[in-house]
Amino acid sequence: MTHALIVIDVQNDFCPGGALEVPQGDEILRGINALMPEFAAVVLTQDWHPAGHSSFASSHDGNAPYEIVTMPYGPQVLWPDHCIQGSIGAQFHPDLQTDRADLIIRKGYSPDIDSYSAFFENDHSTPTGLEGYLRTRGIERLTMVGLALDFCVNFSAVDAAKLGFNVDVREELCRAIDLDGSLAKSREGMRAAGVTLA
Ligand code: VGL
Ligand code: ZN
Repeated sequence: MTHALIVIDVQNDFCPGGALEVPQGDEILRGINALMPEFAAVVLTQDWHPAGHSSFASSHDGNAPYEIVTMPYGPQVLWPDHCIQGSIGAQFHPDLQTDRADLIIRKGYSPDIDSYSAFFENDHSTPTGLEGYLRTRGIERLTMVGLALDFCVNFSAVDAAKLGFNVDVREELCRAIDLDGSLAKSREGMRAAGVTLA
């Protein structure tokens, strides 16, 4: 079974000092780099928002970061401005080994909808194209690592499992935001979807 490593959003803005820092987000870099040679394919994802994106609190009058609003596609956490297309914050952490990547897939580029998952936007139906890429390469098994465990890793892993991929998440190579119990909830959701937490 062809096995791919999917590295989720290891970008400056999600690391210490970034606009939406995930505590200890930079501690996973060496371990992720070390894992890459073990896989037949390596895919990196990159959160990639236009300025003024609808997931930014600054785009909503009277809302602060981390508040939840209702969007046409469902509830949406509002974030500080982060991973703006072309910015330093959107670049991969300089210590991430990017040369081994076969594919870099960007997400969150549609102005009116967020995309936590590497497979679908937050409406759970608009595809990014990653499923087709993996299937046409004969990849059936995925190991996921990166940031943040309770948001983009979680949504990507659950979607992948629902699509029929065999998915494991290496938790020691992830770090979480943990907003109001989101970490515990994401672990439950991943397990329920058939994701292996290793
Ligand atoms: C993420 C919040 C907003 C993530 C991306 O990579 O987990 N979280 N955008
Ligand atoms: Zn984002």
